[in-house]
Amino acid sequence: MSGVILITGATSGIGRAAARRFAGAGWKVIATGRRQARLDELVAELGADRVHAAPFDMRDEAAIDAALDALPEGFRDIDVLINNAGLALGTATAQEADLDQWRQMIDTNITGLVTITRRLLPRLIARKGAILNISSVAATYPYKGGNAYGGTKAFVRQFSLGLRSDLHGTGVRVTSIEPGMAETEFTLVRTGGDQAASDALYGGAAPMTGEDIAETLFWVATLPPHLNINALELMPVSQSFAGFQVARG
Ligand code: NDP
Ligand code: 8X3
Repeated sequence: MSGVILITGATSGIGRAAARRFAGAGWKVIATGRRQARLDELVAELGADRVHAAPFDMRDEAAIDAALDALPEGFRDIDVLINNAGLALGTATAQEADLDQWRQMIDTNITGLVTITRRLLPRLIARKGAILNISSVAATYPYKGGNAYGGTKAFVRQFSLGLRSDLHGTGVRVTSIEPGMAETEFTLVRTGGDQAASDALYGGAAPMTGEDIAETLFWVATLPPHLNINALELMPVSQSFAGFQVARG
């Protein structure tokens, strides 16, 4: 099975690995992200017949519309949407967090995601397609400093389940993919470019990779059309759960 897939946030990490996985299996990939040079590299690597670069900022509704309107022949009938673009910014507690960082996470992870989803729903319904939304374990398990980021990912999970209800009978499949720790540029972005902090987090932990998640996305997208995975949570073996905290005194 192959078709046309739009992957948001394909300039790095999970999204870039997914672009390679799907293009390698014969899919036509619309790759998005703000960094045009990274998208151009993907086109050069995988071929212009396989990958169409659509650079835009998820927070710019007009840019999303323009990019969708400008899709070339062969890339218009989208079968699968992977809503992957997103970010965490900061690990400060809520009482110390930067409100602008919260707004950027909400604008990208929630508002951008629902915007492109709404725009593509008619095409996805026409194709009996699939939507794979990248949520996170942070949607379910709270941790200190996760506040607004976890909130955005809980939205993504619940929005996915709500989409399933609304799309009942259309044949469109919807899955919330909920990864734990995967080594990508995620921590570099979260820390404002602190490579040492990123290396310290992943070092010796055998984290998941973008390729691990891409393989899961490929599996979910290519299941027989009568099967729907509602939500799928995955972690590296090295990661698990810690207990509650109790303040005394
Ligand atoms: P990366 O930082 O490596 O990739 C993030 C991608 O999102 C980039 O391609 C980036 O593109 C894109 N992006 C971010 N902001 C915008 C924006 N405003 N407009 C357009 N594109 C944007 O991290 P990951 O690959 O790890 O992250 C992918 C998704 O996976 C995110 O939604 C993240 O929350 C989620 N996730 C990650 C986990 C992890 O441990 N790594 C675990 C659970 C979930 P560009 O900068 O070029 O715009
Ligand atoms: C990314 C996983 O645990 O850093 O969504 O929030 S975590």
